[in-house]
Amino acid sequence: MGSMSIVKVITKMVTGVTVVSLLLVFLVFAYQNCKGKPSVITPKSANRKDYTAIYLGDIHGQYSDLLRLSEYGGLPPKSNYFFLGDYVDHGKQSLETICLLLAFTIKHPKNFFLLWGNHECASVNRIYGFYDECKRRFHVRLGKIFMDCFNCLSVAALIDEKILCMHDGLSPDLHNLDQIRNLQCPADLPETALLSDLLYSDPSKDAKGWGMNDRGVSYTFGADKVSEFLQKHDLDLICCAHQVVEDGYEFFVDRQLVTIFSAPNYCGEFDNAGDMMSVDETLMCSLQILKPAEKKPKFGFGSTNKNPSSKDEVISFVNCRRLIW
Ligand SMILES: [Mn+2]
Repeated sequence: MGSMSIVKVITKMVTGVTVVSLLLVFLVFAYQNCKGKPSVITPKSANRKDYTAIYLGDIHGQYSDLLRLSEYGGLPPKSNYFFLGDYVDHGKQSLETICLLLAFTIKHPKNFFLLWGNHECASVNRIYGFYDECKRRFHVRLGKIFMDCFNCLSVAALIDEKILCMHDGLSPDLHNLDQIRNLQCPADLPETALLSDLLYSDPSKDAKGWGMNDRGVSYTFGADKVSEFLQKHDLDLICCAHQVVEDGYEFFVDRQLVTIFSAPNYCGEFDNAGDMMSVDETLMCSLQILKPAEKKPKFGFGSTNKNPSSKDEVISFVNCRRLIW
């Protein structure tokens, strides 16, 4: 089955009303596929080209924006993808979003990777929409099987021993990368301080060292902690998501940390862009930007303009300096 057919099948599956059983079979299959994944994904290859990849941050059920981003990035296996968590909640099509992403992990296990976000957790998505979406469109039991899948997602990815990806930030308890490798999955949140920090701690331009986090959970950390961590572990870049950033991306500490956020017009309340970051085989990083709608969408969330060539929805390419390797 071609990749485009998968998109069609998933779209049909979750919009039909008589396909709950098909969806359940799919989820059982997805769970088998997620189970036993290591907590740190470490793609191995002697070929530099195999490390080229596209990184995306929070999607939050904004399915049409995800499809638009994937049109620019190319479907797997043409491109390798790392998603940094938060696929569900807030947006109106969490089911389509997570089903499509899980389908790609099944079809392209060596090219398509999903990391854990703080919304892939029952206590969070019971409040922010995904649980209700499952209940309203299908059945509460569906949510339970999704949670089984979520609890098996990997926590971090280490690319060529130089780029560390996770949903959010560093932890004062993180002294050795083996501590992430040794995290026991499935786990529920927030079982360990370390796991919670990897999903909730935020880089802060104002912080020095570790600070209080306004979210009421975990910490903020300053530039000093980022540089210290990269140096200690011989890394070049930390790639994370979680924070809504106006341009869809934000560099921190002289490009030693980048935040990627991929849901434009987040929640219908923000005027942020949504981005994805590509790293090609010449080690150039580029950012593809879905500009926010100029006016807030009338219905639902996300940007409304479906024609990327029109003037108010231009996709910009920002070529960064070689920031890694
Ligand atoms: Mn998040």
